[in-house]
Amino acid sequence: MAPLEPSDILITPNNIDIQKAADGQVLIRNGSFLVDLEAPVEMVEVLRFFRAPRRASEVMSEYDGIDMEVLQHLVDHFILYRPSEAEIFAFGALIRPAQPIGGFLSIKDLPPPAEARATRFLIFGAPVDLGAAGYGGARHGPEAIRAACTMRLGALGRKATEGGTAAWDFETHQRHDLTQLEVSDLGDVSYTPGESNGDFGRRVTWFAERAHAHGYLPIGLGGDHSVARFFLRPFLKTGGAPFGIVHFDAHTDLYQAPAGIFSHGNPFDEALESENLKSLFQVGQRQLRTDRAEPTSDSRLQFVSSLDVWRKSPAEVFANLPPELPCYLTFDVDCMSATECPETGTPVPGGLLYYHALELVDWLVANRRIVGADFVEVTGPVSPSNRAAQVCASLMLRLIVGHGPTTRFENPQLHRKGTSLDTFGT
Ligand SMILES: [Mn+2]
Repeated sequence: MAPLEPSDILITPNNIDIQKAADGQVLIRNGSFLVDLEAPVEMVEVLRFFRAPRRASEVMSEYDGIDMEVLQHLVDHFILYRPSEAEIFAFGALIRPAQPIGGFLSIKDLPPPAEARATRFLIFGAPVDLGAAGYGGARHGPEAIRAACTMRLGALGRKATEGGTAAWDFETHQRHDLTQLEVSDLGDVSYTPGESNGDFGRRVTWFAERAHAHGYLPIGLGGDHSVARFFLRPFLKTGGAPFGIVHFDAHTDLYQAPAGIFSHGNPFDEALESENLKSLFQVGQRQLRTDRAEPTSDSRLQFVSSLDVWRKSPAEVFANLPPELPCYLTFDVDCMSATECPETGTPVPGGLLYYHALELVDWLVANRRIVGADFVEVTGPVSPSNRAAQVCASLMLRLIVGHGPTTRFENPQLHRKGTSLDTFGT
């Protein structure tokens, strides 16, 4: 976001809570953003001053000791908003996750982009099913996926130091070094009952843009597939980098909808209007459908059906995905066989098995540059036995740890001899 200027108009959010603290201090809390700020008691006057929209320069001429640095600090902590943001966040912003993936990270603590050194993942959820045409329930997806994350990610948390420094994948014989990875969880964007998908989506977009601006690899948790539209928007800015979308799904999600209808059947129509999008590479399709229009002739579209996946190796599946093109991965869990992943709103017979998905995602991580990802269409219950959530959690964790330097190991029995996993080399 642009640095604050004296001519900028600011407003105090309507959901600020102020409590007395020790030594002439007050605790200012914005519960919507899960942030607290200790400040001198005089700051209460400043917040009153901004109950109506006023310019930053006005408060500086009115009160001693208030300068641009102080105001920027308040803006950074979401204690003062620009009016455009006040409109977006009037009804709240974030819900803290009960079981964060990696370390919980408050939005105010996002490090400056210049600090980027590790591969940093930022997880955030969009718990809605406003765009679902079939059964609802995808609003439970983010918490269900978190609940299914069984691997300790302490070492990947931004501030945590416990846990191991390597992930051992006893399925694929891969040892992933974790020391350069960071995984943080912002929580879920809060939905206000009655709010339209478009209004909710503006807030989701705002968080997706923060992740982008701070140099994170964003991982969005849906929600029905309509939320991918909002996760993708930061990649569509005019003049942005070329990229492709790898789209796992039983459906093509290329339905025509009236303008302004944000359905889970048309999550890519904004992306397809962008010159940044060079490829929409679809995997797992198997629907039988009628449509008024013939399938589009857009040359950026390619698909590898579910049956094709059964007959091909991962390298063959992705043979026509341009090697140099960075990829955004959107994973609709209904690409999977409903015998393995029944918790989804629009199941289709057939589908991928877990090992197909595992090998395809592994191949992408190893052979393409992933710039973002989402996992959508997992319905409730929020339970470790939700199989669709288990599959998404497993694929997401492998996508994350696969970004560390990776070597192969052969003998998984060695650690039984008391060898420390941290020092066991390959
Ligand atoms: Mn979909």
